[in-house]
Amino acid sequence: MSNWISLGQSCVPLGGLTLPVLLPPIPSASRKEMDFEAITNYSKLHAKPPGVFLQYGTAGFRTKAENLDHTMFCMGLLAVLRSKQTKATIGVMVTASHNPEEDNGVKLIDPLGEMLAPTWEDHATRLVNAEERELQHVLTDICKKEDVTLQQEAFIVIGRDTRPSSKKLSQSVTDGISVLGGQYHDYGLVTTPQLHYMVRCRNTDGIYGTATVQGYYEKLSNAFVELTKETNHQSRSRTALKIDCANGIGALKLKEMEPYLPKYFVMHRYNVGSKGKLNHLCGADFVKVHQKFPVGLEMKPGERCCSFDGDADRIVYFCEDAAECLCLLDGDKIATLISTFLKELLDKAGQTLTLAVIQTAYANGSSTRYLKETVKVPVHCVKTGVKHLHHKAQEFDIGVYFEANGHGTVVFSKAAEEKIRNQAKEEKDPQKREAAKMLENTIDLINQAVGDAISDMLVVEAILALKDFTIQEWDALYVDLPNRQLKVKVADRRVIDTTDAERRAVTPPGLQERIDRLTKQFQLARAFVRPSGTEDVVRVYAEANTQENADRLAHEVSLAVYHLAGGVGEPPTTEVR
Ligand code: G16
Repeated sequence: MSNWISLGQSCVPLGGLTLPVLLPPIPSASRKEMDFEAITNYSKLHAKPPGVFLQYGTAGFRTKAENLDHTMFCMGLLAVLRSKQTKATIGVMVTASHNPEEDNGVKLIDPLGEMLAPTWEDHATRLVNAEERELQHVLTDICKKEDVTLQQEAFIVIGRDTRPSSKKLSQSVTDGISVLGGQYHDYGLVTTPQLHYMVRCRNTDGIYGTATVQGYYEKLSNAFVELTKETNHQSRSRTALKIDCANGIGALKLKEMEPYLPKYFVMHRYNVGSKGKLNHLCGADFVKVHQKFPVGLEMKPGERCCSFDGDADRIVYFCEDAAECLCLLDGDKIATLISTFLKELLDKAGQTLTLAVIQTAYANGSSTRYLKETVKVPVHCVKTGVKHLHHKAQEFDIGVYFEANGHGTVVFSKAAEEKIRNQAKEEKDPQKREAAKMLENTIDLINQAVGDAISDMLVVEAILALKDFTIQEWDALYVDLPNRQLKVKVADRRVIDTTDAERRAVTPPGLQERIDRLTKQFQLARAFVRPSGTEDVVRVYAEANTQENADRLAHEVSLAVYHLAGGVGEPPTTEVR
């Protein structure tokens, strides 16, 4: 690893925790072996809450912030071991993304900015749930199983969202890092995708970009300017974009980025955190799940709007239609726009690269049909969680992956990227060269490490400008099937096990048969249930030919979950909104 940064203000041996009087400073030179006495002593300061079991879920650990101090400390320890094993910088992001403000969470970021490898997720779960007396054994066992060389240096980058609890929790992470002799750089307040970007930059010797927020803004804004330079700046798709920032970190980062963007890119930010709670009645998850406008955003029919979530890794677009109803352009519509654009450019450039779209069970049936039958791209369905989509997307030269909730990006294989960059330089045919250059700029505009609301927004805005598309024209590409998402509280959501990319429930017995019977009663209907990996609920999804039918089916399926999977509290009511 050649990109160690020097120890500066933000890279100190101990992460700002007020040191207890009785404990000696954390030893900084414990690289050869683990200092179990120090680990035990510091672990006591970050005591495990009794009776709490946590699982590394869809995107790391998530629960009430008050129960996470110990988890953060353990993730600091684990990040050091992962860094030593991979000989690379590892990221630790403190965020609970779309969850309510009182929750928090943490996830580790692997060397190329991707989600943590599944075997390490298991280590994380084991470590966090180990009692103090078991810590030594679990840490030693992980080192043995993963062949961790303790002499190896470890370097970690940390970031956090704007939740009131995030700062203190990130200090618990730094304590874990320091007690194992790791070094770190704390980026402070960043979006989750910005931290993923930093990790990738650092582990590619800066080839991917410069590992600073300025480097991020410059890379994206330069690519955006290049990609849109031939467009008509007065065009109807160039009206101001209204952005609901979910009262989260996106508000701060968009403000920082504004000076880097061209003057013709006009954005108005709403729900910037000055009043209102994070993700409360606003943000991408609220708009998508409730199919409602966010509060705090003034809009007129036809205006182009979008919502970020709390850590700016998801985005959905929307506008108000002539009947003053919400017209939602979710992750499926974004995937359709991007894959159509890429396919057209590949055709123009004469490139024969494989292109596929990856979705989950939540993808609207209409989007899948449109992609297969009209865009004519292969579509694959995988389990929820960007880690699953990302992994599948890497099987193709170009993999476009989006969850319907607005979380997604595009990944290009190394070979595809090289081909495109070479063609942009060497192609003799001017039209093909132009198409290759546009593909090259698109590559630079996309955050390939992970779904990124800011980057995705710029990609969408560039495509709309290039096609001179209004949001209504984009929306008209296909009509979504009416759908509904609900949550059901059960005593233990692990009683639900699924198969076939979560489209069928294997347990509890009888549940899938009940869902099948219910689905048959409606036209164009589909429904599934799955345990959430970020909230303590079971999620229910239903779609059908009308909104009324989708709502009825979702409600009936919720009741089936409640009765067959150990529902707690009152049974779900028919009030779905
Ligand atoms: C995270 C994951 C997404 C997933 C979402 C909901 O998003 O990164 O891939 O779709 O959780 O997951 P679940 O239905 O299992 O709760 P975010 O934006 O909260 O990080």
